[in-house]
Amino acid sequence: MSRLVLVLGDQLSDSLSALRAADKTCDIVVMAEVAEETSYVRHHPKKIALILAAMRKFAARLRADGWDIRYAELDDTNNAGSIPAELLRRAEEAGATEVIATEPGEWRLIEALQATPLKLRLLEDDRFIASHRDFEGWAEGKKALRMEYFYRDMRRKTGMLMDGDQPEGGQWNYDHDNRKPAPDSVSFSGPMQFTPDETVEQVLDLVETRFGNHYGKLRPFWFATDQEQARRALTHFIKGALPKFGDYQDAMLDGNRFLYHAVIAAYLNIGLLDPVEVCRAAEDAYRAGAAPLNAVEGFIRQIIGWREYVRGIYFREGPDYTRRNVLGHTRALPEFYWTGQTDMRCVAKAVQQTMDEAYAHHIQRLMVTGNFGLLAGIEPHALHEWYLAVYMDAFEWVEAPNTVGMSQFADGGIIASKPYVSSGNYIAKMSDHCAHCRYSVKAKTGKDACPFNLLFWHFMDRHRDRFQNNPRMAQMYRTFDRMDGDKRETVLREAEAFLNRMAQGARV
Ligand code: FAD
Ligand code: DLZ
Ligand code: SF4
Repeated sequence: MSRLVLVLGDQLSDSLSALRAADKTCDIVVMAEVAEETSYVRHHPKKIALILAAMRKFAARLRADGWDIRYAELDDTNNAGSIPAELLRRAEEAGATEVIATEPGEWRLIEALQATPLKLRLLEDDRFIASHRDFEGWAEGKKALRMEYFYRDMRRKTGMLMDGDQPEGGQWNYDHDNRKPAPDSVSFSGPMQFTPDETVEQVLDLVETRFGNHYGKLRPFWFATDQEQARRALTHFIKGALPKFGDYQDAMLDGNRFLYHAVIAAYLNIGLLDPVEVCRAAEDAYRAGAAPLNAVEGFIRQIIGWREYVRGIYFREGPDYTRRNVLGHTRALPEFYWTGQTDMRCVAKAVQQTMDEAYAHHIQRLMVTGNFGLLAGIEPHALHEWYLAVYMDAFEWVEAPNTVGMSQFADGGIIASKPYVSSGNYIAKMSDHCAHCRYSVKAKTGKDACPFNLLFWHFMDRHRDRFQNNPRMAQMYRTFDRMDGDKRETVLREAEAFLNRMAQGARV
């Protein structure tokens, strides 16, 4: 009897474990565009379009390769509306009782699949380098789960940038050579852009009709939507941007949205690119003398280090992770996260770019919108839903640890050893936003004071009990305590007034 083989919208890889376990001659592949997946958060229209277009192209590729595919388009009249319901419909249609699936990247969907009456064979997603067992083995018995040590194991396991059993160049990490402030100009022309083909155009029309009212601009749409295009985009990055990736990884520019970033996270996360293939391509560039070690090591660390590590944390911590809130933050998400209507130039720029591109780079996410959310005490779950909705690369296994853990410290320090908070100084150092801002980054109090400056001390003050004994924060508390008493009071009063104005919906 034939079995159903489920392929989800972020499982578009030839090497998928469910496809490998299936028999092309008798099993049936089920793929479905469903209302539930397109709407569990109000995804950016570009993200929906990317996934649906890539799903359609991947289905065509499997069909050409001889697979029997049952594909449901979103507007099909008999579309059952959710992944489990589509499986049941197809099971009845084919007289099948068994489903082979690769583990989804989200607890919600794993639980929904397990709740169907069908016999489910759930296989590990081995497109990742570290299996759940590997991660558990590494984490077991450790007091602190620091990424850096996990990363070294991944280097040893893959042999990437290794010289025998030693790290290439003698060091594991070259970050001290990275993180330079914003350059005056950028030599890279930005990520490779593709003209939509007929399949993509059809999806764009569908998304415009069905999701035109979601946050974000659908067109122009230029993303890669199949493996071949994604590989071209990767090659374009390796040649044009990788050499400077490390230097300017943390920089932000008012007039440049991508700097030297790869803009490949979405391609990796939906399966169009394979992480090992990507890292090997970067390593090859280093070995050929086309990119320096600090850039290549930094890039590889993001993928075999951070990407694998956050996934390990997500699955280790369990389904309640997205609800963690150890700092007790309850403030509502300000409207300007959806509109970009704020006088804070850095925030406005990050949000506007997110609306346009469904993309912002790591430091914009961490040190601008994330930092503001943490300083202002915004409820982490609201921020989690925002990040999950607005970025084209957002899937819960990677988004939640980055937002709830790294950015909001809501997990109590599993991922970050101290909260990623900073005053306006950091943004002033790493970007040119402040020069165009209505606020003054130099002003610590008064009507022009940069809100990050005010809120930084408000955060430190309200969480003193938790952080004053953290050795990495002690210096900041000493600075705060040395401040003149009146000044301290003024800063806290003005921060409070700012938060109240923001809560009342005033433009801030
Ligand atoms: P580059 O800067 O060029 O980096 C190369 C690759 O490294 C990325 O494509 C990505 O695959 C990987 N990478 C880099 N940093 C991380 C990280 N911290 N965690 C996991 N992988 C990383 N990344 C996502 O893929 N999906 C998300 O939903 C997501 N949400 C985030 C939310 C917050 C609050 C923060 C602070 C970070 C988030 N990140 C997320 C991590 C990172 O910001 C993005 O991976 C990166 O900005 C994607 O752009 P890029 O492809 O140009 O990456
Ligand atoms: C994100 C997404 C969207 C927007 N649409 C679909 C869809 O219609 N069909 C599908 O199979 N997958 C979709 N996805 C991806 C899933 O939400 C994703 O597989 C889960 O969140 C698990 O990572
Ligand atoms: Fe952002 Fe403050 Fe700089 Fe304005 S002055 S851009 S709010 S850091």
